[in-house]
Amino acid sequence: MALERTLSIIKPDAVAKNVIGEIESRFEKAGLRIVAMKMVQLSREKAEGFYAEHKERPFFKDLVDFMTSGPVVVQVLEGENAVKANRDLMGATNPKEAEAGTIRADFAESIDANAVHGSDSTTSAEREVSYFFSAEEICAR
Ligand code: RTP
Ligand code: MG
Repeated sequence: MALERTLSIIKPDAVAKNVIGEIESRFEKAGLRIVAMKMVQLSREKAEGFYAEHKERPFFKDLVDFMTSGPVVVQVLEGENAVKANRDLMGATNPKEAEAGTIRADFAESIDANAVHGSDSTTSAEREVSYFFSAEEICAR
């Protein structure tokens, strides 16, 4: 088993629904520790850079519009196999396809407003963690 870090974002729809605590609680109950955290309003530039891998996709503008539509909560989660553990807790991208009991099944409305982001690999996680947090902002145990 590998101790990993992953980047998680509680997206504007979930912040607006006032379920930040319920989502953080799922991470904690699954044994993931929050080792860095902040609430921010993303600029278009910051959101575009974050999702740069999707910039040629037809949904890119909608994605950036959505991610800048209100504040988000960004956190670094640490734990055994944290990348996959977080993706399992999140459920499928489209909440209609997400397994019962996952965050997206319980809190997301649509493929656009889908409550949470999570890094999809350890390589993405490294890039994404450093995109939002400096080394001093991450509180290691
Ligand atoms: P995320 O990056 O936000 O954690 O989501 P994900 O890995 O599950 O999905 P990804 O393929 O990385 O897509 C990023 C976000 O773009 C929106 N999307 N829309 N209309 C579409 O076909 C479509 N596909 C993706 C979703 O909001 C997704 O979370
Ligand atoms: Mg993704």
